[in-house]
Amino acid sequence: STTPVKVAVTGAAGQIGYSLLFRLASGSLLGPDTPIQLQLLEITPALKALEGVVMELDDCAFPTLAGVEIGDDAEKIFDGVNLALLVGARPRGPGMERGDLLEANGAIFTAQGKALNKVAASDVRIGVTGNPANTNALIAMTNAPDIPKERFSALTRLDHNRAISQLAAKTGASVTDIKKMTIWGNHSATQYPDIFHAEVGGKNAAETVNDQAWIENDFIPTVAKRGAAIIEARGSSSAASAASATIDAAHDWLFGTPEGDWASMAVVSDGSYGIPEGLIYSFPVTTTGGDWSIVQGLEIDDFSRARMDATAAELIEERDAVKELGLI
Ligand code: NAX
Repeated sequence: STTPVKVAVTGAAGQIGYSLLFRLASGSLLGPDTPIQLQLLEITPALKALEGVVMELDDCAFPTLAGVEIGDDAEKIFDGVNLALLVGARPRGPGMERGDLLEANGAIFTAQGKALNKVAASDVRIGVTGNPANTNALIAMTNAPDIPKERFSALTRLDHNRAISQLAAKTGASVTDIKKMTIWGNHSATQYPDIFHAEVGGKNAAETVNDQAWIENDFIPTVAKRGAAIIEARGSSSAASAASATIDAAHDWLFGTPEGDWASMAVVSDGSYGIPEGLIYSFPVTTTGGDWSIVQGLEIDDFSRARMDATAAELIEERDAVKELGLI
């Protein structure tokens, strides 16, 4: 039998965790032939609830689930992990300013970055879902100096999937006909979902849609504000779709993007497309053998340039704020 792949999930007793753990345990990420060992991190008061979730995992009798370890000590839970999905984060509470939010999350992601640096497996990949995801990833990355920077990414795959779904609905195509979607920038309302390089059934998506007003006034805001629309409708934030996107992102990272397509991942900028080096910014990427590379050579018109720069400006502000707080 194969050695289990060790996958850490933080915030495992939360909403996203309740969907993510069952997908991971049932083989959605690694397939039916690779056993998975789940390493689940929570804060102390949530451990009892997490025990209940583990009872349910047991009760599924998943053939691929090799074992589960839970705890509140990052150095124990991250020991030897090959993949760390950092989902747990501090939500914005009533009366909390943005600085308070960055500080509270800074404490979490500095500690987790240091713990990963110390005990994770040498092949570790780290995906950050917890918000503010890009900046949390930047904090963890900066606090893990021995882990290559390329091993960190923040989740914009949910935005990417939302954009595919909206474009499919608009064009009447199936989601599988849509390729080369791109989310640029921050996982926030400033993100730029770009269909100028996307394809529908092999044809340019923007030309197929041929409706600039729809792109500007409908498509972009619908994708960028989808999280708020879900909260409005459901009474709580996206959970199952966020878990599904977390799996899609990790799957493509580990096993490669399909030929003729790419994915959106927020990764450390190397200066491509004029995005300041070192920012965790969402780019179109192809992946192979567990490594990503930014798709090069896309033509960027003025419309796209302005939006790519606006979301970069927000990330620069967030970076400067956490620098000021001494977190990076
Ligand atoms: P929940 O509040 O349901 O769960 C978060 C869990 O994290 C809680 O159980 C909490 O105890 C735990 N936690 C807090 N601090 C921790 C720490 N230091 N170590 C370990 N666990 C810790 O939130 P949920 O709905 O599951 O969302 C989790 C995060 O995902 C939030 O930050 C949310 O904003 C973010 N999201 C990100 C998305 C993305 O596309 N990047 C979309 C969905 C979601 O909004």
